[in-house]
Amino acid sequence: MKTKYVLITGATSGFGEACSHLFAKNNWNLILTGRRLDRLEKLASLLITEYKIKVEILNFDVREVEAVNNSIESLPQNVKSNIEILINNAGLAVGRGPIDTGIVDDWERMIDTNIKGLLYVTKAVVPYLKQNKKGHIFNISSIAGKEVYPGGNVYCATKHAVDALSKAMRIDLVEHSIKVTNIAPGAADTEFSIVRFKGDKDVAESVYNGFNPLLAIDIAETIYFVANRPQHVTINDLVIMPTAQASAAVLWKTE
Ligand code: NDP
Ligand code: 8X3
Repeated sequence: MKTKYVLITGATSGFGEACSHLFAKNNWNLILTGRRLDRLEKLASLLITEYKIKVEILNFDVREVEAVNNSIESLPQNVKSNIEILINNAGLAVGRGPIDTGIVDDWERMIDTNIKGLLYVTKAVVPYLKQNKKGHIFNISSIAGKEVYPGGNVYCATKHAVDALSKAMRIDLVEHSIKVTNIAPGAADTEFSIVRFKGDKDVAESVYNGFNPLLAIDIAETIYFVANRPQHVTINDLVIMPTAQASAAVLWKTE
């Protein structure tokens, strides 16, 4: 049984949930976070039963700095001091359209979650990685952090910020032997589009209709592979695309 923990933000769905299953299957203990407590409880119970690992649940909104700090601090000392991997995954797009018709509340939700939330969690966790003189941070950016596409403006800006923060963290943390990996996926079939289009399932499904997207497990397997390189090897940055997507705005659809 491993003593080390991986902390995954946004474990209630999509990439975060897939990472939870894969790390648990490989005997990692987990700290699972998200806003939907019912999902966290169900997932934790399933993984504890299936894999006999230890699981901590932290129910907070990454946009609330005090909740982030209090939640991380509330973990038992032996859990905090054994965090080896942080997966900064919680994030979202809200809306898609020209800048002049953008909704300010949508912009704020994206900026507060994707940039500020990632910063709050990182600041709360890094002291424990530093104590161990090693650790690994994964920041989930996007192809939207490498390119800009029509109607993607603010979401793309937040993911460009994540890309920049990955580079900056790598510089700041190199002396502590902490690895930082930026993960930039293309279109993946998760709850992402349902959230982006505010529950409109028809529009969300039309994103993937006639198109063969990435699945959450594809990203989880990539993260797991990167996390298991020898200590002297860091994979800094990965762009992972569906074969049917040539760039952010070029999706090959058969219908
Ligand atoms: P999902 O919507 O399936 O999952 C998003 C997760 O983020 C959920 O677990 C959600 O949990 C959590 N989350 C969202 N807002 C908050 C918040 N304020 N506080 C705490 N947790 C939050 O989408 P994905 O799995 O696709 O997305 C994961 C990451 O991958 C995001 O950063 C996204 O931008 C990025 N990404 C997605 C791509 C895609 O095509 N799917 C491609 C490239 C990058 P809860 O609601 O319970 O809080
Ligand atoms: C999600 C992928 O291309 O819809 O980050 O922005 S995309």
